[in-house]
Amino acid sequence: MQKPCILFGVPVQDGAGRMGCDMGPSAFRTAGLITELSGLGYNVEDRGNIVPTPPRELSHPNSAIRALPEIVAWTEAIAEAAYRASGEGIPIFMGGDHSLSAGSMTGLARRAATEGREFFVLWLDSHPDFHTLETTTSGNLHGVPMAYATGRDGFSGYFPNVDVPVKPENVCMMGIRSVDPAERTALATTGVTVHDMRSIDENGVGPLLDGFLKRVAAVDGILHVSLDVDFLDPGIAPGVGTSVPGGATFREAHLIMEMLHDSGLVRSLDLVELNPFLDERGRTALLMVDLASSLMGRRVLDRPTQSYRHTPKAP
Ligand code: EXY
Ligand code: MN
Ligand code: MN
Ligand code: MN
Repeated sequence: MQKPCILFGVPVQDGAGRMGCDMGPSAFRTAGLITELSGLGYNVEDRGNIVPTPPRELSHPNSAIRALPEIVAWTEAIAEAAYRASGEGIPIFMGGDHSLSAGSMTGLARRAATEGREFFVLWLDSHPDFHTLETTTSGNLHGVPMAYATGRDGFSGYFPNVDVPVKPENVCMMGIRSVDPAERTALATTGVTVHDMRSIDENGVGPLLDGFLKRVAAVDGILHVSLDVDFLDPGIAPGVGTSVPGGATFREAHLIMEMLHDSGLVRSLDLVELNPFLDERGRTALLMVDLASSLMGRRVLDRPTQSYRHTPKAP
């Protein structure tokens, strides 16, 4: 039987440089995410908004850092919700800024370890969000979740301990086009696969994603997808505070979602950085719902598709 979709609102905005992401969960609900998923035949449970644990006093020598106690409190609550819900169904986190992925990725990595499965992340973003607490110069903690989840140094004593770090070689980033110097240096010495926009232009999203999905399927892994609005070109997705020109097109984004669905590998999803205050009559919210719906199985026509899962042939 098909797993239920378990929706969480995560109205965190303290990780971003500007306010407004706290309205994201409402915009996803208003744009019809629940109706769309129900229409695809899923049992959808909206568990409401996650509530952070009470923040405690924390300060870090990097004085640029903003809202450390708040983001740590969100991370604790999200990681727990992610771990629990992923044992029951497919959790979908309606953000909220991208700091929420510190919790979703570590919760899901723990789930994968519990099941004895290899854990993979597809990161769709114009940014790698690979700063540590030492290297961030903006101090905006939506710029650090990937560094945290992959177990880079400097988070311990501040953020919750990462019991099961995400293996950098199991991370595939697509759409990257804004990288700070410290992130560039760090990425060069990890095994993270980075498909920047040039690589997408040269190769196309299909072959790049196909290679990654085959790696996940080869070890029967489970896959978490983290979709940042700024992955998309600002011309089609204006409702985000960190837009960068030259992003993914409508068709590229949909092809990725359709291939992800066909792979049967996706176990959880983040929808992040939607800022309804910056949106134009809900068009970004509607596009994100459209993409989530394609990822969950909406299709124009039935067609034979690439089979990623190894299914033994009948004798
Ligand atoms: N690298 C920049 C910083 O650290 O401030 C921008 C981070 C943007 C993060 C957005 C969510 O992807
Ligand atoms: Mn991001
Ligand atoms: Mn981004
Ligand atoms: Mn920066």
